[in-house]
Amino acid sequence: MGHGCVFVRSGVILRGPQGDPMLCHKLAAVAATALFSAMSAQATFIDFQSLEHVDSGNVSHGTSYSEDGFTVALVGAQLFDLNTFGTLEARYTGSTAMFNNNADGVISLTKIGGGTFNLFSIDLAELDGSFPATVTFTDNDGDVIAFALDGVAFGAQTFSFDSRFLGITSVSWAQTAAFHQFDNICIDERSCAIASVPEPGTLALLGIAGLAAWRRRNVQ
Ligand SMILES: [Ca+2]
Ligand SMILES: [Ca+2]
Ligand SMILES: [Ca+2]
Repeated sequence: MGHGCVFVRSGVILRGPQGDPMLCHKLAAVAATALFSAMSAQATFIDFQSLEHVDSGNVSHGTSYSEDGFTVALVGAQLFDLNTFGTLEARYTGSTAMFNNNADGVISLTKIGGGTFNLFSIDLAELDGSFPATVTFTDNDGDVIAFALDGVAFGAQTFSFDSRFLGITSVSWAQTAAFHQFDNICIDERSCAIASVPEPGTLALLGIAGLAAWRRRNVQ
């Protein structure tokens, strides 16, 4: 690469100065290290993508679903199951999301085998139409937080939990009207969204940070 270089690593683009292949090599290493640091932080991102079905149906997945060491489950006996809409269903959010198919049914999120975890965010979307659901989450020590959807069907919004939801052992919430779908549960590391769904803005910053770190080391 005699005319400078461009590295693309999962959305990170670093440009080295003209005709400096060694610098390019170092920049690539910096980018890889930065990405590795972000991804190795034990982030958990429950995105339900393993359940995706390309149809216009509404599929049942039983009373519990496990992904990445965590379980989402119905609490107590409920008539219907946890469901997902197919990608061609009118209420599909654009990404496979789950919902409790029981009015007023309660759902819990726990770690398989028990133990504490940090709950950072969840995506919520309308279920039946443009009805602005409010979803209230309660953790194991009684902390409560309510998230109000914008009522614009069926676009998902990301809602962030506060510090009271760090070090919890469970969280539960009910499928009260207006109903909702949930997706992208971000656990243990705020950076988990980066590991699973690259966000161009965030990754660009990561690249800039890596470049700055490289420059600091080489100025000395
Ligand atoms: Ca999803
Ligand atoms: Ca919405
Ligand atoms: Ca708490």
